[in-house]
Amino acid sequence: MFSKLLFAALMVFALSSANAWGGSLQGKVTGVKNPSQVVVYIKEAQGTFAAPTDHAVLDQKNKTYVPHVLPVLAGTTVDILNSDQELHNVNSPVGPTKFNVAMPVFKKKIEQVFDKVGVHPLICNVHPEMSAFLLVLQNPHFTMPAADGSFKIPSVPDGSYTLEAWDERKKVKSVRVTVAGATTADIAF
Ligand SMILES: [Cu+2]
Repeated sequence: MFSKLLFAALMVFALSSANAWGGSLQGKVTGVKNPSQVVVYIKEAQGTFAAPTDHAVLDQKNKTYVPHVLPVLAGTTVDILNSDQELHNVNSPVGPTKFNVAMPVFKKKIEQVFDKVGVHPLICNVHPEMSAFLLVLQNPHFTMPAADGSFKIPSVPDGSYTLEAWDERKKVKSVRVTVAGATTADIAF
């Protein structure tokens, strides 16, 4: 009984989502040193997008922010962890959401909501070598490429968009794309 209900629910979901999420976007990012640290995203999509209930995680481990680049949908709560046995100081001095929190050894986790779109460079005032970039995005159509630069954003409604790629060193590259079914768009920095 339960499995039948589940199957029916999945079918309804699959059918209803087939139209709204018709297309996909794939391509290759070139001209950057480390393609796997690039974020590829649709700058603005129509609609409102509920923040995920699942938290994203940014760890501090061996005096390193892990991951170094973290893209999230606007409204996401990020659990910032301290897995080290020493003091860190998480500081977001210039992004749209600013904060500055000391995390002594006993403070293992803080929760920070990121509800403003934009790039947040994070530093640690105790360890100048530590850096991370938290990208808050307007919609869920984003991804990070594989090591060879190839990327795929699986579910994109058909339409015209600005597709952007962000790189730590080269900043932002924009291209206009029209998604109609499976669409290919490359981004050359
Ligand atoms: Cu630190």
